[in-house]
Amino acid sequence: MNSRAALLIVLAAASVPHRAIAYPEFQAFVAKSSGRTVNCAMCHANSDGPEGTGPGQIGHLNAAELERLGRARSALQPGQAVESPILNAFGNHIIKSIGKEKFVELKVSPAHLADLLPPDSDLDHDGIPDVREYLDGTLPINHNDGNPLLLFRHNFRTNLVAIALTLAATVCGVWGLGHLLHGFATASRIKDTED
Ligand SMILES: [Ca+2]
Repeated sequence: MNSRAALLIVLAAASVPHRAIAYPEFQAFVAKSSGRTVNCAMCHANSDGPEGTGPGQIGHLNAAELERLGRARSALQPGQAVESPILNAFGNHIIKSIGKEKFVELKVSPAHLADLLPPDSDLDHDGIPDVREYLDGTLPINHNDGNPLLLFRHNFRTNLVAIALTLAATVCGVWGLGHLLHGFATASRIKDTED
């Protein structure tokens, strides 16, 4: 396929009527499995989803963004460097990892998405893999959102040196203050004896 043909395919995909292709099956699965309220922000740029005229929604896209949208919709196979403007980093990560074709197939078994994504990927670097956040119904691109126990464990490990130094400084401070007060008391007793 020459570059002109490829460009025509991209433009054709971008010129499809601006009907959002939503996949509520995934949202419904995560909400049910996690027991949490899950909105479109897990995968989309706009928490209200792709339809509309707000930032990150189809009616708000300029020509260059529409072209990127067309490329993303044409990325049927994994490994393509797509950057859909209506998806967030996790949404684009899904398409890059498994391709659009496999993603659409998973509509009937959205739980299997977690089996196909890279197990060690942690887009927000909060110590909780994206796949775990998907199953937990937390946001894989928000390092403040995650299982509280896992977040605490990660933050404790990350800040262990600072915690140890603070604890040591506190102990030394208390120890030093104790000796200082003891010294004052001793000096006072000596003075009382001399008087
Ligand atoms: Ca994470």
